[in-house]
Amino acid sequence: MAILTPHKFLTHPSLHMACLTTDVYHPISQSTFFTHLTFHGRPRLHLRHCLKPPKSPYKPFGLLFASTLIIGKTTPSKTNVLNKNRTQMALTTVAGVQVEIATFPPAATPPGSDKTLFLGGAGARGLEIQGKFVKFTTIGVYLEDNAVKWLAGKWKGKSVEELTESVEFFRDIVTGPFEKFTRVTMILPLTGPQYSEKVSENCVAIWKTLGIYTDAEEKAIEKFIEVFKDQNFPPGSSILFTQSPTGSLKISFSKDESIPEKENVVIENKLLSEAVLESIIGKLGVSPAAKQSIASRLAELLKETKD
Ligand code: HCC
Repeated sequence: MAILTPHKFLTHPSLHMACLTTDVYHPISQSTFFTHLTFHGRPRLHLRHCLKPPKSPYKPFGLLFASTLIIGKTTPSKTNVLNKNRTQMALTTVAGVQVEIATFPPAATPPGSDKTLFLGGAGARGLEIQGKFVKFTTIGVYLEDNAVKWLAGKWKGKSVEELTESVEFFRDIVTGPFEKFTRVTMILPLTGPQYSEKVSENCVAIWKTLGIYTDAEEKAIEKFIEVFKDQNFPPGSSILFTQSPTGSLKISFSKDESIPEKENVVIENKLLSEAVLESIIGKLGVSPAAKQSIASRLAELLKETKD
């Protein structure tokens, strides 16, 4: 964990990126590094997040989502000696993931949300066709930063294998009181009805297993199918789900990897919102690769939480 002192911020709103030049103090080597960070998402949110002073200068201040490039070790000077009057915060970096043709940046602001979520993990979804594994989609799952603290109580200290194999761990991610954002990017072309039919089938199967399939869920599925009726997804296009802890499911579409600010449709049904994610990373989730990625990244992030 490094202590970070921001002293220069460059933002470019149209690029949805921000650059921050900082001194980073590494407590183990007791050295200070001159570092350049690139933030992804909406820069002003990061700016607010970074410049709000924490209560104690040494207390971890949430997660910062950045790709870090250490430019060089600086010689001690007045500017990089830690000063308690300056804004200082602990830095945890979260890397992006490349899956086939899709790039999942380390952080994203979902449609219809003002939050910046970090990339929990990403992987492909494929099907065994005539003995060959054919990858249809890539799926990235983003989580609100309070998820790490919330999950730590039960899951900190567990190995990657224990987390990967735990149905309860993924159930906690699906049902936990934090925002989730799921981006499904096509590798092969799919029609809207092809996609919505598979997801609906899986959601209904989950509800029937749990004994929680009611008229409200049947109506929610009808609306879900309707939303996809006239859609087409060429390779590289994306389906975006914003899953709020209060239970709304916001659905959006993108021709590429960019994220629109506003959703296309909102379906107010908590069980549907959860089931869409459960169908991907739950007990019979369609993407074991995404589950593996989430387990290994979360195991690392959980290690860094303070008790
Ligand atoms: C689901 C089920 C499938 C997918 C998902 C959630 C998926 C792939 C869909 O994201 C798909 C649809 C039709 C095909 C092949 C793949 O990503 O013929 O619950």
